[in-house]
Amino acid sequence: MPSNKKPSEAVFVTRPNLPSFSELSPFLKELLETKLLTNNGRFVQQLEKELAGFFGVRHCIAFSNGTLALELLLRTIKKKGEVITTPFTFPATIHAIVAAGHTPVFADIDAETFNLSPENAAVAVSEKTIAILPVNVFGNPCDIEAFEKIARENSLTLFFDSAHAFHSSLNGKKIGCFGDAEMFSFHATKLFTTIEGGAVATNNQNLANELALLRNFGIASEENVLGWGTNAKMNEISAVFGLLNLKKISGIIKKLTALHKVYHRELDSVPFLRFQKIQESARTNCQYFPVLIETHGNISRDALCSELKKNNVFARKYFFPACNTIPPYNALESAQKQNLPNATIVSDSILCLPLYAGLEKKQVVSICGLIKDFIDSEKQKQ
Ligand code: T4K
Repeated sequence: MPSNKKPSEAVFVTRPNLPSFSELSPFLKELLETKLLTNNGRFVQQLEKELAGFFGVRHCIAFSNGTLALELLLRTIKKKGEVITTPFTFPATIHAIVAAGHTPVFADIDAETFNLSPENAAVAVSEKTIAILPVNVFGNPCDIEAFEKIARENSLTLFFDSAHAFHSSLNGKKIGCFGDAEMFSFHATKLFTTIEGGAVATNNQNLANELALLRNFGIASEENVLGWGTNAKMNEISAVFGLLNLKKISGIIKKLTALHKVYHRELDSVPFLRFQKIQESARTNCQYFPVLIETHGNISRDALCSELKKNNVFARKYFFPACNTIPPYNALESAQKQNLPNATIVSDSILCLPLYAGLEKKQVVSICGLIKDFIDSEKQKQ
């Protein structure tokens, strides 16, 4: 369908929030002069301190990426066992569980919030369960209090995959201060980015000490190697990006929130579309704009995604395929689709529309125009 709403340049699902060259250059100059580029340098230490303050926790450990942060966090649970989690997530969540030597157990999500359902997670608890790992999907805080109760009653570790949830909050408290620990991703596609990077936020001193060792080959000091470890250290340039981006975060959130409102204003009354529910006590960071498209004749998620692509708009099917359908996890007993109906429907009908601070309101209006034109014209054909 040719459209005058087609953007002249490709519009991607996201674009990174970057510091300017003039902001970066004094730091780069210092790094080039000192030649101290990695291995727990001063900028990493400063970023960890500032992030701990931001999350409202005692400790923040920076990593080279979110996947390794999560894997190492899960490795701190010495007893191997089952980790209850959601199938509606990026594969990294599940890969990290397996890399840490545990077994993922899928429980279904809530159909409206797209987050792991505490009721379904409670049913999945067995004598082999060691931990629960909910994901705050698209920055939408999950039912944290319910998970805390299940973890307490069953003596389970509670970690959160908060890869998307930087700056989100629940009852006025920042995501990052809940459970035993929370993991964040600072990838280039994330609201708060260090190019590649990640972190664990926790109030547990022993856990923080252990993570600092694990990310540095298990090396405590020059002649003191305490055990297994790997290389998961953040480098100094990434830390500098983080320090500069942290200063801008409120402005970025304001822009994203305004764009979120434009999407809702334009799309809320469009038939066959459904949106993610945010619980009243929670604030999302508005990093993503996910929409579910109900299949109706030729109207479907896939058809809309292709139509947008033809028009230079590159929306993304996050998270399709659902993790319970990908090998080898599809062989797990908990992976059967009939036990995960909500995750199956959401994964099969989700589309994340472009959203980032550099996007203009008029571009959002044009994207919504393309969506409305597509749905109107397909409806008329039926
Ligand atoms: N847990 C959860 C729930 C996660 O979502 C993720 C990662 C993790 C754990 C693991 O964290 P990390 O180990 O990644 O820190 C992206 C990201 O690579 C991934 O970090 C993220 N989740 C996932 C949801 O999305 P792709 O394959 O979709 O990204 P890509 O390269 O297709 O980029 C999307 C768009 O962003 C591009 O079309 C253009 C734009 N872009 C991307 C990059 C990389 C840029 O403008 N510049 C860039 O440098 O996975």
